Amino acid sequence: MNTLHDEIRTGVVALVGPPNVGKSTLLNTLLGQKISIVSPKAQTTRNRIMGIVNGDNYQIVLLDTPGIHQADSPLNKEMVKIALDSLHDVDIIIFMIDVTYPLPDKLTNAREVLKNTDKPIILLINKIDKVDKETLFPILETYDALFPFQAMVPISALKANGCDRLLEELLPLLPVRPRLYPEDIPTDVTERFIVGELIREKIFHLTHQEIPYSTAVVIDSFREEKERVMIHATIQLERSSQKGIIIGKQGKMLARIGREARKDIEELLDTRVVLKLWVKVVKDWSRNMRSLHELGF
Ligand SMILES: Nc1nc2c(ncn2[C@@H]2O[C@H](COP(=O)(O)OP(=O)(O)OP(=O)(O)O)[C@@H](O)[C@H]2O)c(=O)[nH]1
Ligand SMILES: [Mg+2]
Repeated sequence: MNTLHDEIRTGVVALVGPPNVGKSTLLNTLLGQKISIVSPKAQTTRNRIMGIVNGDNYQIVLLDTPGIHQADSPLNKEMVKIALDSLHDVDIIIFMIDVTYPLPDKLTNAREVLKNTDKPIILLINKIDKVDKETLFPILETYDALFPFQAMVPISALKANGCDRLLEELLPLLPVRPRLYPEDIPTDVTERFIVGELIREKIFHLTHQEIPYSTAVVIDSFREEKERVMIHATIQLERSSQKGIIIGKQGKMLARIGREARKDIEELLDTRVVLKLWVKVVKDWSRNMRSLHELGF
């Protein structure tokens, strides 16, 4: 067992790429704990979320980021800015793509993002569980010819396949120095933040079209009581017509969001949780800088 002062492979790694490729899934897999929400829809992650992955001889401070995309609305522009800003002050960049949507626009996008950095870049080709080996090989060759990646690693973040290879490539590139964080701190985000995200995740899973993108969650109160935590949260929407969808017939949708979120929150906090949800309309909040600031952007 080494101490905080021992010199080991330690560094900050940005995890960037297009939306929906599996960045947050990988963060959770490497951490062995769910701190970043995941959904089958693009643009799920809106913030930079740090996961601190500790091994006996290494510490990887991994930054999950929003997907980089052509952004038009103020919220989306903020998200892309958060992702691009995370490329500064890191030791290594991991650029992740989805093997089922490999070429060519994603790569043009990648080059655009990566051309201004002198940091080592590892290309992660994710979701290899969805294709056979014959598909993978030409993709590797194409990427190899197009960009001087430090390494290219095929993985399945979902099945934790290829993670050892990733560590083999990544660790020698990290500086040797003492750990940056104590070993018992898994993340820099608060439990309160993750609770809001878990509620948002259920909305991403249970609703469609523009609803997930018009939704923000605000935690109004978070109170630890004897043997339970009492949480009040508000689901913020952009238009009053969206209220009916989130609430559902006889309140069924809201009840389901609450039920599914509470299950995950109880697992996160390892205690009984009482979750009360409210719904409120803040007109066009995703297009309004003041509302975005209020949400912490
Ligand atoms: N089959 C398969 N699916 C995966 C894998 N990794 C992630 N997924 C799925 O891909 C979808 C997107 O995953 P996320 O982790 O939310 O992707 P992301 O890159 O963080 O997305 P944004 O936050 O929107 O940028 C989810 O449905 C995941 O379950 C994988 O290795 N294999
Ligand atoms: Mg994500």
